[in-house]
Amino acid sequence: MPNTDSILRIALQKSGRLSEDSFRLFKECGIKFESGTGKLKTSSSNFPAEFLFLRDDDIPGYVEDGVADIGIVGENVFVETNRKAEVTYRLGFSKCRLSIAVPRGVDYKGVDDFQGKSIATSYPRILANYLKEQGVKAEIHEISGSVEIAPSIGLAEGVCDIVSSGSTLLSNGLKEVETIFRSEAILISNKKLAKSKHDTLNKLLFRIKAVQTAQN
Ligand code: PRT
Ligand code: ZN
Repeated sequence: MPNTDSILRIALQKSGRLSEDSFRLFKECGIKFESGTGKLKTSSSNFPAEFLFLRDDDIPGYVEDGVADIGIVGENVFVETNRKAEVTYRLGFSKCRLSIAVPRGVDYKGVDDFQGKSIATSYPRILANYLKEQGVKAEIHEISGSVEIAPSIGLAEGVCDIVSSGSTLLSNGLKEVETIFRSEAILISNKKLAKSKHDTLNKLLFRIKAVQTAQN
């Protein structure tokens, strides 16, 4: 039995775009655990780790509070939630960008076009920072999903959402005009990890790096 002080509590997205690659990463590192059983918490049978399966939006807060020691989350969510944690490792998967888009027919000249207009987004913090940097005063309309529909229902002149292939924008009659943030999956850790847990984290990082080196 491992010393319980060294057991690393790892928060992963329960199901979604980060889950498959996160689960695969541990598998490739030779760390066994059961997933997909509906359980929200499980232990590894061969590594001092416990896994919590959560909504991605909750992961930064759990890591900040120390309920989880580390977590895997999209950088977009980490920055938007503004929780305090160390960015320990960039994992290179779930790459995407946060972009502003407008209806295809709009004659877009530049970000100044948004002065006095409104933009719908689920990322109000990142968007507000960007607009401030650009000196643009626009209204930010926060909505939690189906952001791409906003211009066609008259809710906003533009949208700011996650893009990967661009096909969602295209099928909603939108064109990407500004990329404001680039994201990938990151491993974050609690700022005050005990030494014993830090040692376990280092063992994990060693394996992750070895797996990634072997793949490149
Ligand atoms: O249920 P839970 O809250 O845990 O998950 P979620 O639905 O909030 O997140 P999820 O699983 O959709 O995404 C998790 C993370 O994956 C995001 O925070 C990003 O870091 C990353 N990621 C990578 C993406 C995409 N690619 C992506 N394409 N997140 C979302 N999308 C969506 C986007 O919002 C848009 O609706 O996919 C659509 C666009 O895709 P394309 O390919 O048509 O451009
Ligand atoms: Zn989410």
